[in-house]
Amino acid sequence: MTSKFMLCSFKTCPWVQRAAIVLQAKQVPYDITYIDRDNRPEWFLAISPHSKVPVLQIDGKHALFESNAIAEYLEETASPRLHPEDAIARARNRAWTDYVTTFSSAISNTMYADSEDEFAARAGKIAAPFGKLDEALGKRGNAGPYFNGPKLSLVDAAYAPFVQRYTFMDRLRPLGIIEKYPRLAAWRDALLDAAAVKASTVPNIEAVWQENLVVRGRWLAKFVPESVRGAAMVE
Ligand SMILES: N[C@@H](CCC(=O)N[C@@H](CS)C(=O)NCC(=O)O)C(=O)O
Repeated sequence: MTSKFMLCSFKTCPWVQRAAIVLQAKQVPYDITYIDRDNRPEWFLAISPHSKVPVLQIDGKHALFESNAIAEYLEETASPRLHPEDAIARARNRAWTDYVTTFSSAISNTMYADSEDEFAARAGKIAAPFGKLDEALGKRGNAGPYFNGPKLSLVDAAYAPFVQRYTFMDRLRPLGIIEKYPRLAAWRDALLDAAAVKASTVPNIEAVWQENLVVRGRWLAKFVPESVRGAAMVE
């Protein structure tokens, strides 16, 4: 029997996006429910132990939390297989997938800086994880365009939302970091061009992401064009 999936989300959440990329790559149909970050409903709090999105509801009976656990569950239950067949390659993929928390923190901390000085200090910490990824891409032993070659994988799904957030940030306030890491830049371009990534968010994600900076009063918000302010619904 086919299961019915419902993904609980905030529109701009990169961790939800990771789960959505996996659902899209496996062509698994799902509904998405956007909840209000500032007024999380009781039914959601009851199924999300740390009150975070994503939660994947299955047949209204089971609720899975943590984007990595959701991705691995989908990997075990829906084809095509996105992990590599080789056990060593799979373990390396899982290890680099785990590293996404270091990579994402450098980007999210910069995005949410409250002053120009804080922004500059935090942006200064992006190069180190970018360098590590660039090095890993150099050692992967294939020509890409994705982490394991021509097929999108779970490690790609984990990083795509964050290289996209970096790109959004770079367009508001050029950072000049990714240019120093050509393999990472090429991987970013391939990820942002992937059909599963394009279909994993609301169509106006960049405007919604910009509006989210405005709503949260972050320093970067001062570069958001007037035409966007108030035009995109964050929740
Ligand atoms: N480790 C979690 C992280 C999820 C996460 O941090 N989600 C954010 C939204 S992007 C959240 O719900 N934060 C709760 C909050 O803002 O209070 C995962 O991978 O699912």
